[in-house]
Amino acid sequence: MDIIFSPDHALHESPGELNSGEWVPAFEKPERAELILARALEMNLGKVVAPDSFPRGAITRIHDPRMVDLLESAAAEWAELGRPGAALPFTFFTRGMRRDRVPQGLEGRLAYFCFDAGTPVTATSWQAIRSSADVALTGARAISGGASSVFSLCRPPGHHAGSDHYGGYCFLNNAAIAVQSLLDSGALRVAILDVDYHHGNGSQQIFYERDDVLLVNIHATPDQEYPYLLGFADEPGAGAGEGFNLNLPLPWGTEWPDWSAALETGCARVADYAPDVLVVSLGVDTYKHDPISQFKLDHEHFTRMGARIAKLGLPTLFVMEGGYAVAEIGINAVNVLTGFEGA
Ligand code: OKP
Ligand code: ZN
Repeated sequence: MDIIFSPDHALHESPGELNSGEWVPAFEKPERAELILARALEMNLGKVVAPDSFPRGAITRIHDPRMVDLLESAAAEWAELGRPGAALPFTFFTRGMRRDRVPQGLEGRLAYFCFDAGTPVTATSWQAIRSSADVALTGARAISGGASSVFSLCRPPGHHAGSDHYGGYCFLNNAAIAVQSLLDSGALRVAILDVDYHHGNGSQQIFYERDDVLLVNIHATPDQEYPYLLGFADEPGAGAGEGFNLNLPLPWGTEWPDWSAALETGCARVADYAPDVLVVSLGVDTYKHDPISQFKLDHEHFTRMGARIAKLGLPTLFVMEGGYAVAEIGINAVNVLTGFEGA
């Protein structure tokens, strides 16, 4: 399968992050994408294709234009205020606060649109953020044009970004933007299977009231794990979307037997929905040695994951999300793809 990739991803590099109360090197780093690409080439997965540039309108089909504006200008505004480093909020929403007006100042807009302290906007981040969305959109265009499978090697990732909030290393929801473009190009129903260790809260919020997108999420239970405040089993969708959101939360320590049972449940739901296209939010932070995660999958399980997904027999767009065991990220991510192709 073709690999959509842009070297522009490297323009986003977090200066570091808070982890367990300490300032540490960022887990989400450029090396991740480079090592996945190197492994894909080593395994002859396919040819590397540069992304096309898509109009901003493809992004604002999903995201509030005010948030997109903020992502584009935050770093320059931050510098103008004489602040060092990257643009980061200091405060966040909680119960009882105003949601109906966006504050004027930069700090206020960051507080309004950003939901965590781990998602800094640096001077060159925007170009990487935009190119990551272009990588997803280019993959979607190939699928609409008849390709049976494509790998959009997105970085930064996207599944924590909602229509009007960003966080969790994610700025724009690349998978959701791709899904919308597939629908706009003629697909009637699209399913998202999110296998990242963390719940894809952004994707859930975006599609929660829609029945043209089924979202299946397999992830660590929010009782124990980030993003904590969404992703429980009792979130079936609402309104027209009721029955089109399936959360399959699992406890810390989950190993392949329980994880693959959830995959079976999720795949059965996808098959029942009979979508025109499947989009896989591909995180490999379920790996047993991931530094910020608590599941126990091993290399071979990623191959089996890909083979099970292939059995659905659907045109499939893989969109890269998380995975932080950097030395082995290439093996794990590409195992899913070769498992898919070998099935
Ligand atoms: C993004 B994706 C470490 C705590 C974790 C955010 C995790 C975001 C994961 N400082 N913070 O779903 O892989
Ligand atoms: Zn994750």
